[in-house]
Amino acid sequence: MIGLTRKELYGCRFMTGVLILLLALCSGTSARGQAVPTFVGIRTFMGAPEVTNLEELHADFAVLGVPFDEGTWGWPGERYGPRSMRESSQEYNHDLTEGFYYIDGDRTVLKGKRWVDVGDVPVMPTVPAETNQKITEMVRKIRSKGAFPIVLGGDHSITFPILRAFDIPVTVIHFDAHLDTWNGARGNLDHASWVNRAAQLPHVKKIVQVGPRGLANDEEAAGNARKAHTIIITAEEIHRKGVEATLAQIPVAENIYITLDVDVMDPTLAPGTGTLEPDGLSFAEIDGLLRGAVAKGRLVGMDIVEVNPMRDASTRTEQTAIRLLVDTLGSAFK
Ligand SMILES: [Mn+2]
Repeated sequence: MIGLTRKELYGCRFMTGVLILLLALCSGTSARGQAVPTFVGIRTFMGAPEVTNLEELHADFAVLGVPFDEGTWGWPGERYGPRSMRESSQEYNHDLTEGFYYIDGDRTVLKGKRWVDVGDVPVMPTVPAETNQKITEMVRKIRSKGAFPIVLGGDHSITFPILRAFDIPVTVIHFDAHLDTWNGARGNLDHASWVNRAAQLPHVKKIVQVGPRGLANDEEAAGNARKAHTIIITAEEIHRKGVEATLAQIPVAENIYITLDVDVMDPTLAPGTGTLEPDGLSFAEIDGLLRGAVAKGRLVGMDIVEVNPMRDASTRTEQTAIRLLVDTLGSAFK
């Protein structure tokens, strides 16, 4: 402080005081479930900052919407999935770098993680190949910037162009009531056949299919899954054996990609989807399986698909899906 006048010295002390106060305020913040009313503001996922230019992407998690449902053989409406999940996610709108607090265990996860919402893939209606190309390009770009892609669908056909964007060996853990190894579309990519194509990608090393059940799968689909050497764990098996025994059947892998079709859950829990099948997983089952699955390797990407807001005015499908996402990421990245 040599050479400073008394006035300058006070000025320095004052600025230091302000700085300390600011630091105290920052460090004093704690994880919150919600910081603003749900009915105000422009919608991004959980209020994450929006990044429109992927060249300027600096984040841990990048949320990408794919409002696309031209791959469905059932009810349309999955194109509204990303928009509706953004809307429902306002329940957890807060400064996401503060993390998420759980009353159970008095713990906070994902503290310091930077989330961004990169908006939606440009969709070209009636030209699905073009939309699919954009999906691959955007996921590839997100990964090249070191961010973890969280993709909100959209029907399940979008998982193929997402996986195509990866250049590392991955094990795909596929939660679904359906095997999605059907051949009905005769060569087209659709939401019931994408696994056939994913299995042919050289970097897809293994596919684990969790939750197929009931009358939702035919012999042809089962035969195709066997040909692709997928590991199949049915919902009925999960009900009988429980979560821990099921997790023991999932092999350890270097990199894990999770695709969550919300129809893996029981229709009472997730009615907002195109193809309902009774006797699905309970919340405790799917939550326990997701949180346990990420202990099998490094999670490198995740999608949530087949959310159809047109079939669920209650929005509980979206709310449940968002909770599962946070639980999964919290277990994978602490
Ligand atoms: Mn599916």
